[in-house]
Amino acid sequence: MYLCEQTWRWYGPNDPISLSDIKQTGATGIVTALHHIANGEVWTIEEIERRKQEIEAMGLRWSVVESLPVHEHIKTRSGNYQHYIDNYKESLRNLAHCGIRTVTYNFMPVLDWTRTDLAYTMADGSKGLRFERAAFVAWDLYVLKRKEAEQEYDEAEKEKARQRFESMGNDECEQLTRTILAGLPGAEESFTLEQFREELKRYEGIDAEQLRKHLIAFLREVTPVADEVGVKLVIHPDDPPYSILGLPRIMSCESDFMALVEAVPNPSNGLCFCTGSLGVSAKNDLPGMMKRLGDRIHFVHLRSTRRDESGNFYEANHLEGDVDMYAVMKALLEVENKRKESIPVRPDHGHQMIDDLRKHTNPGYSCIGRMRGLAELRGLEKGIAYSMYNE
Ligand code: DNO
Repeated sequence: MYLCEQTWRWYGPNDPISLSDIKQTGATGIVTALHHIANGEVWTIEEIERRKQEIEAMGLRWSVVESLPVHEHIKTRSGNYQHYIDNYKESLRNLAHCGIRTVTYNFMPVLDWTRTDLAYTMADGSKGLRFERAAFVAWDLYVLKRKEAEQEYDEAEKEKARQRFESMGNDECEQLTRTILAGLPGAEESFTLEQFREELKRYEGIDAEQLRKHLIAFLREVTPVADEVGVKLVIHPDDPPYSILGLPRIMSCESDFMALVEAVPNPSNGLCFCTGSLGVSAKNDLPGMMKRLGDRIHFVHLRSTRRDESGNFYEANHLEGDVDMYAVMKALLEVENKRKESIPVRPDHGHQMIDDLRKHTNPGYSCIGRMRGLAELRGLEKGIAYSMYNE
């Protein structure tokens, strides 16, 4: 019987949660990146080995890279994109040389994952991350002051945003700017308002279709190298799974990923199945997607969100919210046992709870909240596996 490989995201030596802490969570695999290397530069064998040894010294394994970031020049196919693609290939070769064979990336323009509130208080007193639509639209209209924004929202939405903006004090407004632009953990970039406006300009004339062409062009170059050295490249879906701030997003649903596989059938072209990101859209049938895309899934993020009809969502406990975690887990176990291999899985995000509330933690990446998630998921998995395979 094949069970998931339990992994944990670690931000490297500066993470307030140490490798010895992680060991006590029961996770055996580490998901990390060389965050100190600038986006676009080569990850050398020496740097990879150093990090790998640190992980192995603790009896853990470096299972997955999250992320080997894709430079904006590649996404926009401008400037030095060819140089950055060549560097990407070299980093893939170097990772394979060191035995690290699952590499996560995303193709979200400018911003990685986006929230408006990093300390939303739950009914039980723990804190979680939230995306509030009216606050986000207000920020777009009144802080960023994006020209096209006026045309992109309907009157009702604009009115809600106006009222929301009026209720916002200066501190809240500045905090919101930091939350959106300063880069949540794992995002490799952060911006001032001015820099961000400059970055948006790079996307003038790039619509979803064009961005998809750039992604395909990138994959046509890097997947042959990944195939050759035995690395699986896994794309992380858009979070949230729709276009924001006029920027196109092209990895939000099943057909987005199918189009990618059709254009680039190379075996290394894979998916990081993130139930939290995909689950924000009610249209995404997560257990069905797990079954149908199973052959291409090489890394899984398990997390749930609760959405409402106004377009808001918050991160719920792992077994609550809108994601049917039982059905997803069952489908995942079927994929693993059909393929006869374990897939690395991590509890994605967690509430800030109990001692976490008194500590400095990376938003979404507290210790106790994620450990609760991992413990619940592990129990769910075992329960399903034992009843399915009678062992
Ligand atoms: C957020 C993460 C993302 C993810 C990247 C992958 O918690 O899931 O930052 O790591 O999008 O490239």
